[in-house]
Amino acid sequence: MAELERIENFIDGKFVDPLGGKYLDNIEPATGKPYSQVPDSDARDVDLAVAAAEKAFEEWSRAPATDRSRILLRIADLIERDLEQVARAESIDTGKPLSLARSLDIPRAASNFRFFATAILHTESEAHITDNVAFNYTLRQPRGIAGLISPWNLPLYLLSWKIAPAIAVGNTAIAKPSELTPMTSFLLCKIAREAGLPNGVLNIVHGTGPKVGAPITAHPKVTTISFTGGTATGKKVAEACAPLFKKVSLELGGKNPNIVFADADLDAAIAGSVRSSFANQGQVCLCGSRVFVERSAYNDFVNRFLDKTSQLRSGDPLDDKTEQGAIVSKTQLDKVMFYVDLAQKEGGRIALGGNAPEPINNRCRDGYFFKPTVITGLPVSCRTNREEIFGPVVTITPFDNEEEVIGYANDCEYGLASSVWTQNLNRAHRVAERINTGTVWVNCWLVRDLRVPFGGMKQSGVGREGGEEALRFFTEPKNICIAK
Ligand code: TXE
Repeated sequence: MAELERIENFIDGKFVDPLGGKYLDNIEPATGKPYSQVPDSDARDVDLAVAAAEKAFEEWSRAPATDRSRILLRIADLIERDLEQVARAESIDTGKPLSLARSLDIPRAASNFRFFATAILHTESEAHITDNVAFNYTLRQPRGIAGLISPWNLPLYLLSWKIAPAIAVGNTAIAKPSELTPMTSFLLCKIAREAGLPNGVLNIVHGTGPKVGAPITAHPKVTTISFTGGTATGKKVAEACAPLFKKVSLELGGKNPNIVFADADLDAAIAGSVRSSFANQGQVCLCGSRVFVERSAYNDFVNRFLDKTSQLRSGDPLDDKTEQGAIVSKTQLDKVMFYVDLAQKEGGRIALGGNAPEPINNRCRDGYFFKPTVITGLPVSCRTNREEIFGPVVTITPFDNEEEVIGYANDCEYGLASSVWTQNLNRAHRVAERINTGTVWVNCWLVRDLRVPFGGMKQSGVGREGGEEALRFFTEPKNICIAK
């Protein structure tokens, strides 16, 4: 068998093997077969990265913002130059359609770098004249070494969303992408080096959560942790950081309500709901996996939703016509199947999908594929309607009035995002104010403005990323008071 490509750690500006010399197979979800190898690093590699980040901090943190900005803008340009290569790598690594990686994931990664590269040139700082006695001003300084841990669903998009603000304001960073999807962060390191990012500013240590993620969160010199992943792991990260008084941002799971009132523009609501249900095979923390439809429109909505969903093209992720690719891993596919089975035990009816599609082609015959699945007839508070499935599975439930559906939407441990479809402006404002989620989209989904705070309530996380919030998160405000 041909030697598999070996991904390397990126420490102190050099591509290096893990000190333990061990590697994990990196499986291609569309084929179920290993196509590369990822370092199975451990705490020793994290220590090397911390030393490199510490060495680089003094100069990088004192560099003029215009210098840092220029390098981050160059990184954005190079991501765009290599867009096709990076998008293809992302598609192979995650199982998502190449068309989605090319149109969303990779362009957003470039825009994340560009956004923060320019944001640091226009930050304001607070100052106060204290009566006639003093002049107070706030100095925002980088915090030191940031630990950035990201998941497998939008690998480069979510990692760039952490790396860009962290280093833009002058921190140095140790990043750990998911061991399931390491390839595009490996390509990012090559781009960062070509862009002239000084050695040690960005270090990427590949490997598992327990062997690499945990040592990063526990390391006393890593002062700030930004984590995106499952709620269960988020709890472990928070536990590791608390005794060391680290600053922590947690972007966790979601079980997002998608509310359709009878007065909505149903064409738009149906198109938007199919997209929010099945984008990236439903593997987006913001997906609207609980659809609630006002009873008078319920049958019409369900019939048209099923019809539009049945037209989604499942296929080889590398085929440009594919709209539904593979699930990221066997473990995740098993999780999806478990919940489809549970839903039927809880009284649900499979209105569409519920199983794997016919083998797509010879290449993908052993891949991790699952049809877009729609379940109706479930009680609102069953497990299927409360637990994050994180796959191409949605439930649709009727409701009779505004009070009832707001209660349904909020009856959930998560509070990440929601959508509301109505043409009644007063109702849009009223309902949006009362839904307990960090983001509420009205007559749209996944419209993202990088300037707004982004994050969840309840078990969907702590803290906000994006725009000013991210720049504040990755800096330490110091008040300086000068007597007159
Ligand atoms: O997430 P994990 P996984 C949800 C989704 C999915 C579940 C698990 O429901 O089924 O989480 O997915 C690293 N200390 N979301 O396994 O385990 C790990 O190596 C430090 C929602 O991907 O949370 C990876 O890099 N780090 C989410 C990252 O944490 C640790 C998107 C996420 O892994 C660690 C993805 C530890 N002890 C999954 N253990 C969203 N909200 O977007 C693991 N890691």
